[in-house]
Amino acid sequence: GGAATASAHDGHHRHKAPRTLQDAAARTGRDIGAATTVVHMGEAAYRATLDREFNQLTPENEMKWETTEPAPGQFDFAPADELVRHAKKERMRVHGHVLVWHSQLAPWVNEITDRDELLKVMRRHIAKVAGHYRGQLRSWDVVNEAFDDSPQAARRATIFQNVIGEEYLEEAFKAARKADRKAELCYNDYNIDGINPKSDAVYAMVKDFKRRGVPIDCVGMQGHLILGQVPSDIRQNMERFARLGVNVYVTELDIRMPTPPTPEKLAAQAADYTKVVSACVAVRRCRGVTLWGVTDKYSWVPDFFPGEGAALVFDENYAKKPAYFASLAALK
Ligand code: 9MR
Repeated sequence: GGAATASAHDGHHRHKAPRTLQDAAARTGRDIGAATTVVHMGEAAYRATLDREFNQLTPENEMKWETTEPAPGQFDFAPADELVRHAKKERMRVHGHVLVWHSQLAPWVNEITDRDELLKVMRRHIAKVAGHYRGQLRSWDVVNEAFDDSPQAARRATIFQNVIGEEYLEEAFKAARKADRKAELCYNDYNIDGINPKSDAVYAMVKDFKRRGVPIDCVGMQGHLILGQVPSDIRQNMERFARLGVNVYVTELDIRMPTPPTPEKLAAQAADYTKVVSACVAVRRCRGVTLWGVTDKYSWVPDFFPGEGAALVFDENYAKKPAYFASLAALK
């Protein structure tokens, strides 16, 4: 966590080369985070790596609707509370993930067919969950993945879109602001890292929200990337969002490769990490980068893309990969 950085590093010590990601990130005033899960917090190496290297965490699954409100009006904050407590102890900032998303949604929500009912249910969920963590989180993913992958980047046909209509998005942001006036409110999505039709659609939405006074403070670019395919215009994309007056975060960074990794692939991956991290460091309003996991050992990638993996900066034995050193250097 942040404790070590914050305490003893004033004065002469500041000028020594940073030894951890969080040490380097703190000097640029940015957050470096990892998606974290209670499932592995009992593993000493997992916790030690998290605490040593990162000053921010995002609960990987614990704040999702299926966990926080598994039955109507029944809330369970125990797993997420454990992570927030740990973060507090280690002085790490917390990014909340996620209030409204079609995936990992409690199944009962998908049964609702009445517009007023679903709006009420969504507002109550946001009020309870964001209210529970009021004042404790750096930021929230208020809505996740609301645009589809068609060439038009249309609104994704989720239960919220289908039953409430496209206003569900602004209603979610208004409810989140009401529940927690301190947390930054983000829109989060994948494939919006570079300039493309989908990020154009998000850009238009943020611009419209800003014009009409709908509360939005940040855009999360997930950053689930493929080796050798990092968009060349990440920085320009970040800059155009920054000009709208929102912060930008890379919220779920990983760069996957066909397994097994080779020295060549690991070197190429390091170069790709440099591109992403240095883009963030170059944009004043890019406030942080979060890796989607602490270690390759527990990454979601091999489960979802068989034959691919090795996407993070610590390998399965918690050893630092070339991508670690590239990220460290890019943060300086
Ligand atoms: O990493 C998460 C994995 O453990 C879950 O099984 C999966 C279920 O959809 O979600 C993963 O995290 C996702 C995140 O919540 C939203 N963006 C995409 C991430 C990778 O799928």
